[in-house]
Amino acid sequence: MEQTLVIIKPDGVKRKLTGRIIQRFEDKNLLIKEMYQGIVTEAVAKEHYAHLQDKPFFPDLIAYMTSGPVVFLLLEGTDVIALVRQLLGATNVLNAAAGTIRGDFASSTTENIVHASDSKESAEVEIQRFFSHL
Ligand code: YYY
Ligand code: MG
Repeated sequence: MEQTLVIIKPDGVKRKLTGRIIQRFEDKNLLIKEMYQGIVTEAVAKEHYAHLQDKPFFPDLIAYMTSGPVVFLLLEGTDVIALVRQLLGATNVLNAAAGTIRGDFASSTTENIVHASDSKESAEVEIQRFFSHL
């Protein structure tokens, strides 16, 4: 059994897509174990994306992630990490297929609606980062 961390990013919440995004996970019969709305502080955003700190888009990414409320979800199930990544679609907006969350709702690679853990290792760290209070 696996767990993964999903963040509905600020544009997803602002655009009132929260319900439709959660619907995708429910349609796929994934189990939502925990969920809450909150904010990502600048310090936590920088930690979360530390592996990208040398990229030219890093300042825009941090500004975006801290620009408004987000929704955190903890999903659980067999192969849930890979299943959720499939539902998200590709990182590059031009490669995000229609039918995926990014493919259907995002027109920018930076403002791309959703985050999800990409491996067991990152899921463990990210769940600890955002769900350690539960
Ligand atoms: O895991 P995922 O979100 O699909 O992509 P990452 O490579 O981890 O990058 C994190 C985040 O950075 C991405 O969701 C948008 C942003 N980003 C960007 O703005 N421009 C890029 N060329 C690559 C990533
Ligand atoms: Mg990533």
